[in-house]
Amino acid sequence: MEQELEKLNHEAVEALDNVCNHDQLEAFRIKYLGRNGQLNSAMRRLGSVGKQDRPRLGKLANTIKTSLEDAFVNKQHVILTTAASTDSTTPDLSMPGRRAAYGKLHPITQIMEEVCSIFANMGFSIAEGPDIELDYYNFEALNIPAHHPARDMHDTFYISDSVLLRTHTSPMQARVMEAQQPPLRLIAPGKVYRCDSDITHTPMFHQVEGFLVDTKVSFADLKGVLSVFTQKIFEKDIPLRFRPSFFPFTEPSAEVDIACVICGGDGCRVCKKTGWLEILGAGMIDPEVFKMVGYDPEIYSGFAFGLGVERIAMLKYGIDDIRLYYENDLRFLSQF
Ligand code: 2NM
Repeated sequence: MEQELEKLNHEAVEALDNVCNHDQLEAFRIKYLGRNGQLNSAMRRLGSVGKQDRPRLGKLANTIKTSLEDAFVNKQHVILTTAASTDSTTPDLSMPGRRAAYGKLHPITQIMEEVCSIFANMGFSIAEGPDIELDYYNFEALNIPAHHPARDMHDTFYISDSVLLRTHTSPMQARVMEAQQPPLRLIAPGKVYRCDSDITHTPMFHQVEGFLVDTKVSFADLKGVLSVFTQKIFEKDIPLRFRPSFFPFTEPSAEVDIACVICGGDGCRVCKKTGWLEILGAGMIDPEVFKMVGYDPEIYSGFAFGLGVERIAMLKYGIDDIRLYYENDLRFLSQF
């Protein structure tokens, strides 16, 4: 009997060693530890051994039972915590959870918000207007009458003779000037539309235009505000250059360049060997615009500027094809 018990123990320990999933563990339990299992039936047979051997054998059987039960519980723990790979019905509690995919703001939205917050920190308020505009606010009020050659620069999408998709965000500024009196300091961010499409143009793009009107505003104020802006947006002190230019709504007008962010001004492919990159247009608001909105140009002066958000983002991130922003390829978008 003693040998029989030792043999049963030996066999059970080996069987438990070979168990590698939940089903096999259950089969083991039924075979060895269950009510009609081998251990219980051996214990029942103890009743028929001699009286003097019974306590010793009983004690041995109990020791074996306890140690097998302990080994069973240990094995159960191992299977529960590592099981998923070997047993599809048992959840693997040790596996990492599924991370929720989270979205991000579009790179253009991020730059747009950055631009707005830089100007907001200089005291500019933010005004948004309609994408579908009247010809009057998009052109007339900004000193661009019908048949003016400047209209050709804009490649306008017309909806009717008097309604169009705005080609810039300055119509918003004309609306604000018409409704409010100086001093005013405001930026107008938003989508604008021009019938144009190639590697540097999309038919819809984003602009931030701004203006400041008060008494005694000078070109030096414009330079100061734009210097702070370029320093903040490019995170370093970049040289600026003002080139004389023409816009119907400003006089004098300038196109503003920064030293090339790629070559630092030495000349490269991106800046076409000039060492400079154009980043925005600006100027002193034309007295004709003041007259259109009912301000006295003898009392007030002001500056205005307009920048393309895609262009700033391309320079900041070194991107050479504007269309990448609008192909919705997550491999591109998720980098920002
Ligand atoms: C530019 C360049 C120069 C501009 C002018 C005005 C307004 F409405 F105040 F007259 N807003 N924005 C302006 C001036 C825009 O974009 C290249």
